[in-house]
Amino acid sequence: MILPQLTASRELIDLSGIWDFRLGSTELELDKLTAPLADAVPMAVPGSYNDQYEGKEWRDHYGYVYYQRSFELTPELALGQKRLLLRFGSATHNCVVYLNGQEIARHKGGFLPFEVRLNGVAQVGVNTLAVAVDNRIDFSTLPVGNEQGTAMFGAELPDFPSVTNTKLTPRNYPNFDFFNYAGIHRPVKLYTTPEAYIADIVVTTEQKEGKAFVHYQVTGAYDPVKGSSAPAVDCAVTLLDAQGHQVGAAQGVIGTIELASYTPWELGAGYLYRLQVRYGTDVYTQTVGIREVKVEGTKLLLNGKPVYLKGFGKHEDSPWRGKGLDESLNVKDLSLMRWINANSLRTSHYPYAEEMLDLCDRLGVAVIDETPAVGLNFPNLKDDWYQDHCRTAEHHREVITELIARDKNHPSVIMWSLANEPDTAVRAQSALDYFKPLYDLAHDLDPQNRPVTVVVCNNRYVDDLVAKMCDVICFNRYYGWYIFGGDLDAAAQALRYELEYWRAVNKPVILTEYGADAVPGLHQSTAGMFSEEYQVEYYETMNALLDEYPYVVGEHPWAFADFNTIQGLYRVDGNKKGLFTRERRPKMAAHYFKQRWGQIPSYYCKQ
Ligand code: GCB
Repeated sequence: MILPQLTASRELIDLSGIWDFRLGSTELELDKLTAPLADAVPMAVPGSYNDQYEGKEWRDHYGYVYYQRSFELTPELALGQKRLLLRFGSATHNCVVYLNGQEIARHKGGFLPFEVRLNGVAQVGVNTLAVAVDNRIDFSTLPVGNEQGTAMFGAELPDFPSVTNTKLTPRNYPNFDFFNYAGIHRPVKLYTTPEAYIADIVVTTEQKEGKAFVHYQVTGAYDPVKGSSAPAVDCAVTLLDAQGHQVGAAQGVIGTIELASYTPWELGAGYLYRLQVRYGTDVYTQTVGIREVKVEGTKLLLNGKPVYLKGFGKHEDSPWRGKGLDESLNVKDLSLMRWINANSLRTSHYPYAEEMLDLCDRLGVAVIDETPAVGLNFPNLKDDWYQDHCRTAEHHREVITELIARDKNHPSVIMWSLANEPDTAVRAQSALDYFKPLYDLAHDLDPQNRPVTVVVCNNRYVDDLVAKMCDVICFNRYYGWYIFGGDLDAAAQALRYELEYWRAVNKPVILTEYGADAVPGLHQSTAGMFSEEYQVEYYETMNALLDEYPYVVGEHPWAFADFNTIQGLYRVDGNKKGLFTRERRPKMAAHYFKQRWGQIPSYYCKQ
């Protein structure tokens, strides 16, 4: 799937703005999709709905909500000879779409795009678009929600009819540590293409003997609007450098452009070429970064050079907007990443907006691209989660497929992460049986064959088989916080032990999360937990160890910025492990990392 573009052959109309909105219930109410929404309130799209209004009914809503807006179409758009499409960047989590009283689409999964053709349904003049979005999560969704029941807590509760769970008001119980924001989170766009159109473009690059080779494959499709027969279509491509000069050209839907000299895509220097594709009358421009990612022994190589990843796990999260796309926030976050001398991020714990990946391409930021598979871990479950409860496998395949289809061409994407912290140690074989086919699927689907990982965090890490199967060992660890909280000596020993353990696996290792909450402005002369000083001492202690191990090829402190979570004893107004506050002000630890990372080069740092 390619991102809609305004080109000489394609119109593009952004439907972002204020839509009509109403909260619903757990039943899909068709009249809210087929008739004007009564008592609607204004709601900004893109944006999460939860924090745009005050009150628990907004914040803690469970079930459907309804969005509506109208738009007018010219006769050319509604009845012309071009395909007319409606595309959602994302709607979280499940959604049903109606146009002019007719169902036109359904989509499962809150962090990936979907689109539908409107020809035959759209009309000249006013059209009414209505969208039902459901925020419910359970054992079949990604991310995973707890299905509330006594067994979940490892305790058999006595059956008092007045207090059993069946009497509780249904609500979401996220099995993950971020607020379950919902709504239309990314732009909704109308766009057109000719009937014979570019459906997909795949680009791979190679570097050999001082030359670069840009291989491309265009998938053309014919989708007649008015029943005409398929025209003969030819395909031609030209490659432009960053200054807009043509550096190569080719004919046909599959081909290679050879460059005798070229500029590779590097960390901190995201040099981009543009492949201009013409297929019949359709034109589209695909950006291309020439770079190669490879694992060799314990090294992660970018363009043949060993890299050291300095960066973050983060979230799409900010006040008011929740998880709604905010391009100025994305620019700011990447500007702060440059300020702090970072070179990479992980899209913890779901695919981020395509707009963010475009920025990472451009700024030379490496991305570990993660699926929304978070919460596949139930420490208190007595039985085998994968065998007995998990209903996610099929959806997991879907999200991996959709993610790679969406992000395959981004040079910034250097690795796929299939999941965050699934329980892969307690029932190790069962977890391996679950993950191995997904690992193979990701490799099969990716034309660039990037490394594939599963980010793990198991106390019994020696039992884990999934991490060892992966191309890169990515693990999260909170010694000094959840384990040995306040005791950095013990924490350091525990981390050393674990780092030693991974040595024998002989693969690159990235510490994809480690951190300590710090309440901004809480200072102590003798550092204790939750103070800014403790956060700094924690990182000084852990980083000293990371520096000792040559096979540790990356450090991603958790997290980039403070973020909102479900309420709980461990969370005072959200998770405070950010190096920046939720408003993006630096804590002491941000200054510490700026200094540290200023001295660690992106390449050859452990040579
Ligand atoms: C983790 C999770 C992350 C949490 C973090 C924490 O291991 O991957 O989602 O936010 O710990 O702060 O507890």
